[in-house]
Amino acid sequence: MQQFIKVIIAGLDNAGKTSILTALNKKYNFHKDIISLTPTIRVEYQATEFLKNRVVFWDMGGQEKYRKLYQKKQDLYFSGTDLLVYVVDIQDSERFETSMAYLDMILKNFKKHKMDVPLIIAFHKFDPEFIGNEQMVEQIEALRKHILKLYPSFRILFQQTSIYDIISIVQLISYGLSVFDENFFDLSELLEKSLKEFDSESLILFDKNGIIISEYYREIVEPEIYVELIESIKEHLFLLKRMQEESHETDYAFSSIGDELISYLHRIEINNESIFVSVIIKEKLKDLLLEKFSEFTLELIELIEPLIKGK
Ligand SMILES: Nc1nc2c(ncn2[C@@H]2O[C@H](COP(=O)(O)OP(=O)(O)OP(=O)(O)O)[C@@H](O)[C@H]2O)c(=O)[nH]1
Ligand SMILES: [Mg+2]
Repeated sequence: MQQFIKVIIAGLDNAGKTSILTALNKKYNFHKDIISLTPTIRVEYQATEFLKNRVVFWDMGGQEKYRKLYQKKQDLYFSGTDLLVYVVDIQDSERFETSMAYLDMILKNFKKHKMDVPLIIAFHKFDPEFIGNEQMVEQIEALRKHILKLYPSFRILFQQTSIYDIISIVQLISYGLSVFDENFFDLSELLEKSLKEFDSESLILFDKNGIIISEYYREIVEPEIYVELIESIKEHLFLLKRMQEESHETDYAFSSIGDELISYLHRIEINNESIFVSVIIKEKLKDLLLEKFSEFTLELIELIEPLIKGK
């Protein structure tokens, strides 16, 4: 049976909520669309599909007048929420308090109705230039602790995001859609086991829209490899889209990255649904990967089938 999943995306005005959804939709070449964004009027809806579930994003315009409206009609807006993505603009420290008060209003409503809604906090606008910026990192850590202390009964995940880092956006939404469902633990275990068997750098499953179903990385990735890893994951996002659109005859593609690594993308059809496996691995291990891949595929299908059965 198809399920409807209601995802609320909330946060103050200008936090970057609509940008996040736009980036997720376009995945590449989205900068132009984001520059021309205007403040959201009340709520905008966007729908997508994730493993045959219909996901509806409620992009809640964050201007004060709308926040007041949502507070007044909380039950109308917040009932039936399956996931809350709360976006904090970490470059806007002057309004942290206002932002926390808004979050509190929403969580109080969930509590009042005994709704056990998983929550993802996006520390957004963590642009690449802030990586390694101690003051910023401390500020984020303080916010994180503050939130954990206030809401011990909620399941909360934190993610640093920036529209200049498309993978962080894909991860934000992906974690939200998958991490809270028990079935995904088995998948994650299979990936962990297989990553070790292949001795690969990363192992990622995407759905046809490029949303991550599950992922696993080598525990310690060397810094030079990390950069190439991110680049090739981006490439795989392009490639899987092309495989979909051009109905490629082959279901896999190899390409080399630098002089040591290769990336491998493989499409698997399960119940008329395309799932993509992305592997980054040292070139010298390629044959070993191919030897073990079909067995991995069989185990994978077994775990994914129950997640997408129905319709
Ligand atoms: N530096 C930086 N700017 C961003 C980022 N994401 C969004 N922005 C900018 O932030 C501004 C506001 O983005 P929106 O997505 O419209 O904000 P919003 O949360 O939807 O705002 P409301 O609809 O009014 O609630 C835009 O000028 C974006 O270009 C980011 O990751 N880094
Ligand atoms: Mg908006």
